[in-house]
Amino acid sequence: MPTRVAIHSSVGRIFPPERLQSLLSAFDVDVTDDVDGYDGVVSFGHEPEFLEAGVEWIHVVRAGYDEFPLDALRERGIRLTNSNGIHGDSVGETALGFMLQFARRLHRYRSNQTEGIWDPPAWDETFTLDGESVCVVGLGTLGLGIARRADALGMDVTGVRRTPTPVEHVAEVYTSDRLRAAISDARFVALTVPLTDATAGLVGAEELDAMREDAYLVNVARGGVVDQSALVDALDSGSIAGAGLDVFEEEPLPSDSPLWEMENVVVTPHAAAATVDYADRIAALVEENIRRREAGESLTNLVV
Ligand code: NDP
Ligand code: 7N6
Repeated sequence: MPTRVAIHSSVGRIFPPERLQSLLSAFDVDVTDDVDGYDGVVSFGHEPEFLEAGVEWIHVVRAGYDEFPLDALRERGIRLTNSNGIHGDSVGETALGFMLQFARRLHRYRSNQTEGIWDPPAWDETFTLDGESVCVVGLGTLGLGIARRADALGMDVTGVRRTPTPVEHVAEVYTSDRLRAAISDARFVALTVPLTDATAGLVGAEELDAMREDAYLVNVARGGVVDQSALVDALDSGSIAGAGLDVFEEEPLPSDSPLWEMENVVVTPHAAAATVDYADRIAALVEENIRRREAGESLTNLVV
């Protein structure tokens, strides 16, 4: 029996669901939120009805799956696959973009431009990334995408993961129990870990205090990895120099958040991974898993 797949309208938060349907037109695929009777569903996030609809397989169009009820899925024998592996280039470029902006002050000139202000930097305000250091916390797809680019620009790259296995482009790998030591000497700290029980609030007041006063935090992981109020305090008091933030404890970032007003903060709307070929990459993953399911093989990017 051919696999019947529902594309949930929630994927429209990233690309038109019909685009994915047309990329998968060789298969039995519909855009619908009524997933009853389908073998699989492709979705942006979890919907409670997935648990009761009889689907065997959910594919999440993101790498992060922190909102999914993994135990409930296991109990019902529903498999979850994610989109890990497709975000290294897009997020790598966004993270380096944050760093380049801060080093070259591009964010300041852009703000001045809106007012027609010509204000060159102080002699000691700008720097080059070449020769600066970055600590990448999490060395998977995102982390490697950042490390590779930082290395190419002449940066000293260190990183943090749970296992000390060496990683290409990373001169020194620290284990997570040495996080503070790892970040204390870095000009940039880039967060690329999944949100889990172990990483919730990983960067709090003590970690921010351990960072250099001229250091910048880049968060392209999940808002919950950082204690956001401690971050606001650290930015306010000047205990770190600035932050490039793609993700927040609450999204969209509420209009009364002090982060909006801070000159040393660049806010992006959870868009670090956005790219025109996103749907193509999802289609390739879904197609591969339809093929595997029909061949009785184990699925790729299997979470549970
Ligand atoms: P990967 O699974 O490829 O990499 C995760 C890395 O984190 C691994 O190197 C893992 O290494 C490390 N890690 C896991 N737990 C810990 C821990 N407790 N302490 C230190 N390191 C840890 O995932 P991706 O790189 O694809 O994505 C990471 C996360 O980033 C996603 O889960 C998602 O939340 C977010 N994301 C955000 C995007 C955006 O648009 N802003 C886009 C894509 C992802 P080890 O196993 O050795 O510990
Ligand atoms: C969609 C980004 C992920 O976890 O947060 C990202 O993959 C989704 C553009």
